[in-house]
Amino acid sequence: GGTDEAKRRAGERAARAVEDGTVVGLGTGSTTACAIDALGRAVADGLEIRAVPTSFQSRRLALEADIPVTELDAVDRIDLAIDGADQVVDQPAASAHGALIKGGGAAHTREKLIDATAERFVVVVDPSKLTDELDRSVPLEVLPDAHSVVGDRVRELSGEPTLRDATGKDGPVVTDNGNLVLDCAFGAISEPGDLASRLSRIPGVVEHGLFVGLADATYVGTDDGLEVREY
Ligand code: DER
Repeated sequence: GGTDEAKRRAGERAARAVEDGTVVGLGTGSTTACAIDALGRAVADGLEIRAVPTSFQSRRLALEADIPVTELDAVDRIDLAIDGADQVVDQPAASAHGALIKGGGAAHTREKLIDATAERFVVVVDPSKLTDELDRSVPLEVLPDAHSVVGDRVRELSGEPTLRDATGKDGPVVTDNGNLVLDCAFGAISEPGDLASRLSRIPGVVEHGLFVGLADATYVGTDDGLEVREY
């Protein structure tokens, strides 16, 4: 969903905040890819930054853009993380402010590590990601041989788990970390924080795609402008 122009505006707005000396966490997905393109152009014009990627794909895009790539244990901080989302709650109720669903790209484990570590975490989206209440499936990265038992636990929480199948490969999607992904449908999620803590406690779950209270701002690109939400 969302037009390329909207994604481009959101990505470029996030990239504009990056100054010399910044260590930037690079998220995964097509909207963050616009930010990476913009950062590549700024680096070509002399901007000096280091990037910590969140996936094989974001590292690949950074290298192709000649952005200096480093890694988490080689830096003493991440100043700014720029990342996309599959859904963003867009209403000022305190309980859900800045609540996201991520994981559409099966990269949410490393994304959450980098996004949560960063001093400032900015989400870049097009309008199709905005919602009053989270209701998309929540991706879970699970240890491969745990996917059945985790599925049982998800059902106990009234969720419906689906093992994410790959395209271009027989069998399920395998993450950069060698794990599988269960997409878990819970319907409308009225208390994302509560569900997040229940999912975190399931043995075999490596990471879930509920990002609650982590984002500092969301940049919403539109076809003719940009809206900013600061949390
Ligand atoms: O996997 C993720 O969480 C990504 O941020 C992703 O789902 C958003 O991707 P998009 O910017 O291509 O919609």
